[in-house]
Amino acid sequence: MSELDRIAEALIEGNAPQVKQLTEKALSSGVAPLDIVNQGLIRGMDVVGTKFRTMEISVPEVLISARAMHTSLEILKPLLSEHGVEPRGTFMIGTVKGDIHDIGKNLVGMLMEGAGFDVVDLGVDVSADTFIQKIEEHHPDIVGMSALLTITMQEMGNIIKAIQEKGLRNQVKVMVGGAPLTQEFADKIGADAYGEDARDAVEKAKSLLGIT
Ligand code: B1M
Repeated sequence: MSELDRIAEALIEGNAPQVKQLTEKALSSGVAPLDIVNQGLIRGMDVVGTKFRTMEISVPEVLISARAMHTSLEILKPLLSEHGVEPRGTFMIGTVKGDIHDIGKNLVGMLMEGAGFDVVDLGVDVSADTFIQKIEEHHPDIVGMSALLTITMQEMGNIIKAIQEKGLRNQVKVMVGGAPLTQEFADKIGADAYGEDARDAVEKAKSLLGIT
């Protein structure tokens, strides 16, 4: 079993101390931080998701695994940064109203920070009114929205409409992402970009702002 397999396994078991220890061990043996995220943590979380769907496990167990993921992300966060990068713009992100999933959102925020963006994190369950108020306050270059539920992804279209009605749409680029989304859905609701995963989100953000 590889080190990354062990991290995924410990995450599935919800063993936070072991996830932490294995993360530190993998780093000291030269495994890249982003490989730990993609091939250890996200792979483990996918298995947790499948077990949750098939009712093999329930909400508390999912939360325990989510917490274990956070202990590893805390260690990885500073390492995912490209040191000395000039601020590339402001990226605002929130999970839309009705939705409290924040692991993917946090990961996107972390990689954006790592790529040199100033990140304004609005948290979870964010209403259209709050998005608008915060756009007026922070003047971000890009507004990012995350949704993990097929019901709440519909809220993204409403938020874009509200931004339009406030006359702010030409001041910000809008990016959307989250497991149930597709490029087709992003096009349908009038988003400027769809981020398939956190790394893709960073690439799309750079390209929206003409950064190479
Ligand atoms: Co929930 N949940 N959950 N859950 N949960 C899902 C999403 C689900 C698919 C599980 C399942 O049935 N298999 C299902 C949704 C079904 C659907 O609508 N299609 C589901 C459900 C139904 C629910 C509840 C309704 C359950 C209930 O109470 N009966 C409830 C809803 C609560 C609410 O939000 N109102 C609920 C609750 C919870 C917990 C609280 C227990 C917990 C959340 C803890 C937390 O986030 N702090 C939880 C979790 C952990 C999951 C699963 C297991 C894992 C999600 C996750 O963190 N993935 C999930 C199953 C799954 O997805 N495998 C599930 C890891 C994360 C790194 O990936 O978030 O996809 P993800 O982010 C990726 C990309 O999507 C992308 O980049 C990220 C990194 O690569 N991305 C962006 C995300 N946002 C982006 C934004 C961008 C760009 C890219 O630009 C702005």
